[in-house]
Amino acid sequence: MSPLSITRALPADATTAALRADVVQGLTRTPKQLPPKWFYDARGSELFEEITTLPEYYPTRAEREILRARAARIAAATGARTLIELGSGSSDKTRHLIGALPELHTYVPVDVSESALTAAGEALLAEYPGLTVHALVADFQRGIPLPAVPGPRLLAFLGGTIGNLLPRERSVFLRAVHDLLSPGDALLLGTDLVKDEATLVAAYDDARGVTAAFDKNVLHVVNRELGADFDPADFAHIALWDAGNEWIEMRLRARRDLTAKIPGVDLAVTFAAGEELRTEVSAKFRESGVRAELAAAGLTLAHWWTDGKDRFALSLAFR
Ligand code: AVJ
Repeated sequence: MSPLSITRALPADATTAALRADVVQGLTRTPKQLPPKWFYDARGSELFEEITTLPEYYPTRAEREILRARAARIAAATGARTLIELGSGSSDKTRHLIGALPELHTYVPVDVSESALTAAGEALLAEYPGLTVHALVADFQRGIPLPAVPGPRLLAFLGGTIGNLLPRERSVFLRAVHDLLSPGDALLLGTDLVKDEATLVAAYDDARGVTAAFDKNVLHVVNRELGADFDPADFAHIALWDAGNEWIEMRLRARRDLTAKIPGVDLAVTFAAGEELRTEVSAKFRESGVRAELAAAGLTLAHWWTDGKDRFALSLAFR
């Protein structure tokens, strides 16, 4: 068996069909919205990697600090022989885990981007030649066709990406995680934490404007994939803290009355000056809320670890 195998669980045209559906549904409703997954074409992924290095954007550094401090404890508590990572991206976060899991036999990175998976899988095999890598090209919200892998299994969903899901989507997702795991398997979940508004808003509206470019990139994606004629200069990047829902929202606010043609879905979309398109929700969490959401999905929170400044948390929960 080749040490690196790839399973394509997404039909080739899945992405374009899904984008078309999201654009029709999201841009013909009020208020307008698009799912954040469309940020991540090659340019969007590069912009996000740059965001993780920004002084204002603390989550990546905070999570890395916890992973470094707790990887051995995670290994001892789980004895994981398989590590499944959702939204693996460049898998750099994973190295702290893989290096600390002495029993590890198999790594299953799951991502919608085959190129990211191939690059990450080959790089990891170079570092850990004894590892077996099953890469899965899949959208974790549409189900994960897990191959037969040795247990106990540890499923990692890091970076705070669960915050992109709305509460109802989170309960569906966590229940699906429960159903995917067997008794004795574990979930390692990264969550950004509720904190002061100024710190949160700055993390999503940095002084250099990298997040603004990341936010506007969704317009470039719709222009390229669906032949639309959005002018990103017509929109202002907005980041706001919704204290009631305890989430950050990113929005693109139209600077003037405008109409965008989207021939790929036979649409012309009008924006009134000041009208906003919501492009992302990034929920922030409290320990009690995470414990309750996990319990509602049949998962028991065993460890809650935060960084030294209590900005971010890693939860280890068992099925
Ligand atoms: C990759 C989804 C965790 O929500 O903080 C970063 C994406 N958006 N800056 C986040 C993001 C704006 C990030 N996640």
